[in-house]
Amino acid sequence: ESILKEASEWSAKSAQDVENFRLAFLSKKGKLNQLFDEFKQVPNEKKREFGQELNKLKTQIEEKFSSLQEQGNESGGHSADRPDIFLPEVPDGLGALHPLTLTRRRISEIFARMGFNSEDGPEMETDWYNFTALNFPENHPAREMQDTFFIARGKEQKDDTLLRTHTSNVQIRLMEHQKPPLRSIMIGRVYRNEAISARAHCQFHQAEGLYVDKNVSFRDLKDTLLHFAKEMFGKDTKIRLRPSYFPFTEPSAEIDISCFICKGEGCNICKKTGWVEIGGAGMVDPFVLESSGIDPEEYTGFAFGMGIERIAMLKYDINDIRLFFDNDVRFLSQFKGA
Ligand code: FA5
Repeated sequence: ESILKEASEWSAKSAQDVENFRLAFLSKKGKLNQLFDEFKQVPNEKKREFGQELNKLKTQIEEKFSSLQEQGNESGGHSADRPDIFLPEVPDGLGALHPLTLTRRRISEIFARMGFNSEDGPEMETDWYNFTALNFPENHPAREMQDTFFIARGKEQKDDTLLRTHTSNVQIRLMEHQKPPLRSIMIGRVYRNEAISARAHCQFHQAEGLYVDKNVSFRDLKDTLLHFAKEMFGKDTKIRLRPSYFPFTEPSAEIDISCFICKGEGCNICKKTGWVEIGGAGMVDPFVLESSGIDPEEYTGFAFGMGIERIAMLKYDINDIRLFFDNDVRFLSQFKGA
């Protein structure tokens, strides 16, 4: 009874008062719990009566507590130094940036520091920008290097509409409208009619680079790619350019980076070779410069196109490209703070 009396005399002017009440009566070391401890010593024949009293008291104290809470809320008001400690917890629903977004941003950042500005182009494209202007001759088998999703037939092949198969279409659009010196990075989504597997998808992203100016050389291309690889994957990263073929560059190369996951020891990612392909590159073919209105006698240029999923898979040690597009929060939430 004395406890009940004591409790009933409390009033709350602030959240702190309410908390003090809780500490005094309801916490682990509070008065109510002390009584429950004494309960153990009560002789068996009195346990029933004592227990009932105790439970009644508990309910009364809890009722008093809720009314104090209301009082405290009304009189106190809340501010930064006096927060409402009784508000329900706000769940931590903050999302994470998608690993492809993180990778895209990092790529733009690295090239921005080398003086490359960012450009954008359409995903739905005509045959002209995706193929013909890039020196893929009409009806030539080279077009089959990239299986294409067609949208509509045009009058002539160059007027067909399609989903772009690479970001190289933006090169042509840029050179049409801007005169050298040109130094741009173009990042975006591309589509290919390919079977989906752990390593390949029918939609993925590329980062295209284009540099056109007087006296741009293959050596500039190599230095730029090496610098990028070191910034992206660490200063010990090496690059290797393997001779290859693209209709719009001459000479052309595949870009490999040294596999920093196994450091050349041989792992599944690099298929035990110590090298992984991340993209293609080369010196812009004079035909392409010319068909975009740039004089190839005066200017030269290099271009490259890299797979962003490939880069993100290496960077974050992801073994299946499909994970990027499943939207599974268990996967995505691992990139919080990355
Ligand atoms: C091209 O797309 C050329 N446009 C690159 C280029 C640009 C060369 C400028 C010269 C000058 P390729 O088809 O090899 O090239 O693709 C480039 C990269 O895209 C590949 O190295 C790979 O990283 C990525 N890639 C290609 N196909 C897929 C796919 N199905 N899924 C995921 N990534 C892919």
